[in-house]
Amino acid sequence: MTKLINHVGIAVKSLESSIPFYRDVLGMTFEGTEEVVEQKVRVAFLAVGESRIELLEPTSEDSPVAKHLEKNGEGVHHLAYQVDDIVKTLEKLKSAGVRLIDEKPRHGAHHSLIAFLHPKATGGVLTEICQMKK
Ligand code: CMX
Repeated sequence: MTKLINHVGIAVKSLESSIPFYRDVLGMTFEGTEEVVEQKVRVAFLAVGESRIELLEPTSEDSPVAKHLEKNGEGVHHLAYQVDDIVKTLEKLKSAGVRLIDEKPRHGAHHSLIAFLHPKATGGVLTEICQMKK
């Protein structure tokens, strides 16, 4: 079902202040920034092999990332697993009784389809599943 860790989401106050550490100090490949309006975030992707670090900056005070920053400060926010068929995966998770935040896929960065599982159902780790554009 899960193919690879597509990305690790890290909540940051400012993309501009955070990107240089990952790009210039850790030497990751910077792939650009994008606004994900539906999720109220601006994101930056930095490649690590086949996976990525996704830096997340809130674009409004009611963004889930703004709430996370207020409560916990900057740091790891979520793990995203890539799947081939997000609709089938959601059906399987639902029938297994897993608490979902999104019952239907939403639009994520890079024209991906994404859905979140509730951290209370995943041992405290906010978990995203994503299907990449074919
Ligand atoms: N990791 C682990 N636990 C988390 C969490 C996170 N990132 N965010 C919240 N929680 C926990 C809280 O600590 C809280 O636990 P307790 O009840 O033990 O205190 C519980 O989940 C509920 O949190 P809350 O603050 O009461 O509720 P929120 O209104 O903040 O909602 C959540 C939490 C997870 C439902 C919400 O943040 C959400 O829907 N997230 C998914 C969407 C998202 O994060 N989008 C941004 C990324 C977009 C992208 O990648 O493109």
